[in-house]
Amino acid sequence: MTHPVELESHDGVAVIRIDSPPVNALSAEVLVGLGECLLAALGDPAVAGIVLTGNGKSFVAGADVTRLEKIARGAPLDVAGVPRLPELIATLEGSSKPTVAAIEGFALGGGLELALGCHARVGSPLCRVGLPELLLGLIPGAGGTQRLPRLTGVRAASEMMLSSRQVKAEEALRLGILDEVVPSDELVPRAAALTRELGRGPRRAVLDRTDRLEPEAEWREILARAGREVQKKQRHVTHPSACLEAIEHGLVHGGSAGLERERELFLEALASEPARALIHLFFAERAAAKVPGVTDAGLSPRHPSRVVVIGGGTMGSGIATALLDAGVGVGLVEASEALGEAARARIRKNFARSVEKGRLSAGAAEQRVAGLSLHTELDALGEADFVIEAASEELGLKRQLFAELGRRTGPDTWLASNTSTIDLELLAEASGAPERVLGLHFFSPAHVMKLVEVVRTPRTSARALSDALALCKRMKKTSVTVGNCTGFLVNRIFMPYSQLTGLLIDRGIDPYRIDRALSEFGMPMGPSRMSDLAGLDVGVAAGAILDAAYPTRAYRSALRRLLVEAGRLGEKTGAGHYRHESGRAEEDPELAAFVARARELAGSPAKAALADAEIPRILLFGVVNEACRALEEGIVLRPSDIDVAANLGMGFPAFRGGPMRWADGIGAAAVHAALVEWRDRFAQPIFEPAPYLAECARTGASLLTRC
Ligand code: 3H9
Repeated sequence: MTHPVELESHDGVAVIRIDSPPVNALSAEVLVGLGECLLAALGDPAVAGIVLTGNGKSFVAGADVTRLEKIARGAPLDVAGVPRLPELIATLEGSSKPTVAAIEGFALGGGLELALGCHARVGSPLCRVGLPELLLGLIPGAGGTQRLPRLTGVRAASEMMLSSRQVKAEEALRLGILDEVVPSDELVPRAAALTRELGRGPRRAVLDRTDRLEPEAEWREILARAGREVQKKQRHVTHPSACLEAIEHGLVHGGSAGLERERELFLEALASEPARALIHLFFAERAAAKVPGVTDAGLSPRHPSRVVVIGGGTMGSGIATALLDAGVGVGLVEASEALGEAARARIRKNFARSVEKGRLSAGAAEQRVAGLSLHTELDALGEADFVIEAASEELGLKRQLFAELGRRTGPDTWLASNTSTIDLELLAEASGAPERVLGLHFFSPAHVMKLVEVVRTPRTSARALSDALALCKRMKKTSVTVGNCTGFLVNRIFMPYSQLTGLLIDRGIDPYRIDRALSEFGMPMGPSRMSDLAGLDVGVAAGAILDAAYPTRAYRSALRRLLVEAGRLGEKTGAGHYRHESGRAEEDPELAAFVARARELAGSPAKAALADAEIPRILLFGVVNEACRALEEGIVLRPSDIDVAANLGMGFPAFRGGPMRWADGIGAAAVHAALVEWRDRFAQPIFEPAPYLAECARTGASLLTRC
């Protein structure tokens, strides 16, 4: 193996190059190599300046998260002989020889912090910089909270840290993070030249700068406002507030004191449960992209230049938006020109929202819409690599479509359905080309939600699946590969969530209390509020399909059906469980009559007495239990895939790591015992523990490793 850090000297400039695939993370070997090369360059009288660079793909993607995970689980912080990152940064910053970072690819987290320790930064046009530590439940721990505000001002720096977003070269230049942007092939020569220019003039460490900071009253107001926002939107976790505290500490007490406080707060965050959960999800998302027999089969995925989308309703338009946004041309097929134009208007509106939010320029939005062509016949199919069907959920219509698609497309065109309720095998059979058929189940709104369930039947070919995974990645979606069953993974495992909500309501628990308990747990909203958002009619129809598929464990309260019969379909009709006329969800005293009637229809069972904390457990142990069934049936590959899907598809709180990790923290035996107790207390088979769960409970195995 080559050394992960190399040192070359040319004309008095030392170039330290980090080359540690896949992303140049700061592993122990890289830190040791960096330390040694820095020492050599500083000690060499022939070296007048130092350039720090990466391997072309990445500058440095940050601290080694694998190592952070171990520390979070109790491994010692320091390893003998391995320098700490903050010390290396201090050496760069305090160096008598000018230091310049030449950034190509990603400079994230500790990578950007390393670059901020240099006296200047040059980037290539495609570089990306950012401090995404908060996504991992951490705060920047090697000076990011101190140096970034001193380069960009507090407003931009705090926004970058709180959003964890990656900033492109042009913006990084405007913000002052980069001093210059030059083409890739000029990057290192220009950085070397800059060390010589810096060598002639005065140099100031970023930590000592104050010229970009806002006046005190202004930065105080910025931090106070950000603090209020964080309290409101991320009230279950403390690390975002800790990040703001570190920034403020440095502004009040100076950069060096700020570094010390940052370190303390970083270590506190690293030892916290949310960090362990978020790091679990980081690796879980990456594991989900790997499908044995497909992604390790040596296939080189095709990158489609054109995809045909059939159906331009809300889902079809959202899918088309996501494709166009990824630079993939879309042929959209609708039944009439008018419907096609309506779809184009929806797609335009989707992009307009991105323009409003400042994510896209108006010109770029128009350019993306220009990649769309409208068709009323399947004549658009000719050159498509992929067809994604998003027509209405009618089996007859879809079967007919797939039969035609099978006939009219060649052996290299993959045929995907966005169905959420129809058995994919039936469509595969109708197509006459089952090896080309798979499901791409997007979540609504499809251009916003990150999750795609990639559904395969036993006959879907590895090539089709491999190309589908690559297409999802290109759309910046996270894919979870699942087998074919009613509800696929997410809708199936959350089936008990809605059923058990009904059970508790029938047992006298107030629906609004259930909603509050689930919000308190960290779900984005409670089950009744969510049902109002999705549409009660949609929920009732989907529920009926799921109940029919899994009759041995179906429980259905009459409440939602009664509300639908009264025309209360949720937000879209102004009332459901809540009233929505004011634009806000307001509790409605009229709901009580519907609840009373539902209880009567359930046989007026005895009211249950439950503590608030028990409510989320009942609903979500139900989810875990069904997830265990999906695992043992092979519908999903790994427990961590369930965590990814539940987080991205249903908003299961990331700071708890997903239902499987959360339940594992409680322990399989305790989950099993609770289900048995509720089964007996409520006399409902819905609580019957899945064999996989029972086995883990019996053997003491972790729910995260398949037993
Ligand atoms: C930090 O820096 C703390 C400091 O402030 C303080 C320190 C004292 N470490 O995502 P991909 C692996 S916190 C270890 O599919 P892409 C990843 O697991 C860190 N491994 O590629 C995967 O492995 P595998 C702050 C890492 O091209 C492979 O690389 N930094 C790391 O889609 C490919 O990853 C971050 O949070 C890492 N840091 O995206 C950045 N990063 O193939 C985290 C990646 O075995 N990384 N791996 O599954 C990313 O956001 C993306 O990986 C990146 C590339 C955008 C760089």
